[in-house]
This record gives sequence, structure tokens and C-alpha cells, in this order.
Amino acid sequence: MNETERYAEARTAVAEARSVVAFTGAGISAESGVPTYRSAGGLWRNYQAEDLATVGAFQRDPETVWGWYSERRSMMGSCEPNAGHLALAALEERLGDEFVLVTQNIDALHHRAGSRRVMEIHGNAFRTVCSVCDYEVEGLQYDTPKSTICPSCGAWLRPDVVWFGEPLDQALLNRAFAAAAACDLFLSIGSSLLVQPAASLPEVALSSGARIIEVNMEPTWLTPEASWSFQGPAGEVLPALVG
Ligand code: BV8
Repeated sequence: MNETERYAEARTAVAEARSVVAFTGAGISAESGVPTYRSAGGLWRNYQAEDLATVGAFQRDPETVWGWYSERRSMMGSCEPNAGHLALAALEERLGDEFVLVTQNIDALHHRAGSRRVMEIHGNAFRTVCSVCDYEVEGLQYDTPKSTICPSCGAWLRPDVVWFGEPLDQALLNRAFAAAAACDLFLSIGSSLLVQPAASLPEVALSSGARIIEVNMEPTWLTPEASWSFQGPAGEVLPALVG
């Protein structure tokens, strides 16, 4: 089957799907200028990055961790959603309640593209919460708050993201797994599928009989299982699939 036929087939699968889950990773934001984690030039390439996204690093050196997130907040805040984000917002517009977007990304670009049915399972870099009590700073912060001490209990404030070794929000994760188990089409977009438990979502969809469309720049463990796999930039492939 040639490329044109593969796209036509996958486009029909999107158009005829009863229920769609779109699962995104850092790759969907790459064309917006947000560095990925593990592909060439990614954030984790520099060992320091993966060491900073942990509770231990924050407890040892909160200023350095705050410095890293402030840098990333202003970088991500200056990026714009790309055609890939916009294509998923259009798909949500068309499918309504039969569409859900599960993202590992913390850059809020799906919201800024107009997506509303979004599960941010690794949190949101622009939300600031207390590291101890349930105090939350109102709204989104695009730089370090004036004071990083909780006005309610005096502990350190932190970015509302899930660090390595921290559990994800269980209720949110359960909803994401339920959606993956119930959908008939699962889109895996811009993820190396290495981080757990998020990377188990495509497995749940697969074992529940969903068809899989993968859009990524390099093969992953899911590629051989996908009904259609497109190796190319999400900002080009997604608009061609969503139509
Ligand atoms: C948990 C937020 C349990 C922070 C992130 C040892 C100790 C502790 C835990 C573990 C351990 N060993 C394993 C684990 C589990 C660990 C894990 O999975 N580690 C991996 C590295 C092996 N997971 C955890 O720790 C999780 N928590 O397990 O808790 C627990 C339970 C109860 C009680 C206590 C504990 C928490 C994981 C969440 C970590 N936080 N981010 C921050 O970002 O600052 S993870 C981080 O990776 C991001 O969220 C990112 O989204 C995510 C996944 O990466 P990807 O999105 O896939 O990005 P990547 O760069 O890898 O890939 C991008 C892809 O895009 C590439 O394939 C590329 O080809 C492609 N691409 C590039 N450009 C484009 C493109 N595709 C399309 N178009 C393009 N233009």
C-alpha cells in the first residue's frame, strides 16, 4: 500500500471512529520549540535535567529546581501551539464527549490550542502548589512566584508537576485507563513510550481491541502493534489525518 493509500485509510478510521483517545508526549510540542526529553537535543540528554525532576532534588536544593522550572516556564510560555495541537482541538470539536486527550506534557499548549477535554497526567508547569498542604496559588504563573514559601503553612511552594518517584493522581489515571479501555481508536503522538505508568495506556487500548495510530519521529515498542504508524512531524501528519 502506498503512502497516499495509508493516509486515506487512517483518515477514514479517524472519521468513522466512535470513541477516540489521543495520547500525547513531548514530541507534539517539539515544532512549537519546546525541547523533548529523550530525542536528540532533548532535556534529559543532560543528566542534570532528570536529576532535577525528583522530590529528592527539590528537598536538597529547592532554589536550583525552582530556577530550572522558571527557565522552562518562560520558554514554554513564549511558545505557541502548532498545527498538531490545533488538529486535536478540531477533532475534539467534532467528537465532543467521544473524544479525550491524555497528555504527559506539562506545557499547557493543548489548552492554549483550544482543547478542553484534557487530562494532564504529569501536571502543569504553570500551576504552583504547596509541597506540604493543599494550598494552591490562584491561576497560572509564567515565572517564579514572588515568594516561594506557602502563606498557609510556611513550607516550600513547588510547580504542580509529577516528579520521578512520585505517584500520579490516581483518580485521573483511572479515568485515563478507563478511556483507553473503552475507545475504538487510540492515537499515540510524539511519545517514546518509556515513562510508566503513562506508557501502559496504549497497551490497555490495544488489549481492549482498539485500533492504534502512532505518529512519532522514530519507532517505539508500539510501532509493530499499530494499525497505522506515521514517522513524521505531528504538525504535518495530524492535520492530514484529521482533515
Ligand atoms: C511512579 C514531569 C510510583 C516533570 C515527567 C525508579 C525509581 C522510581 C520510579 C521509577 C524507577 N524506575 C522506573 C520508574 C518509574 C518512572 C519511570 O517510568 N521512569 C522511566 C524513565 C523508566 N516513573 C515514575 O517515576 C512515575 N511515578 O512510577 O511512581 C509510585 C507509586 C506510588 C508511590 C510512590 C511512587 C512518574 C513519572 C512522571 C515523571 N515526570 N514529567 C517534568 O517534565 O519536569 S516525565 C517526562 O517524560 C514528561 O512528562 C514527558 O512527557 C514524559 C514522557 O516522555 P515523552 O513525552 O515520551 O518524551 P520523549 O522526549 O521521551 O519522547 C518524545 C518523542 O517525540 C520521541 O520519540 C521523538 O521521536 C518524538 N518526536 C520528536 N519530535 C517530534 C516527535 N514526534 C512527532 N512530531 C515531532 N515533531
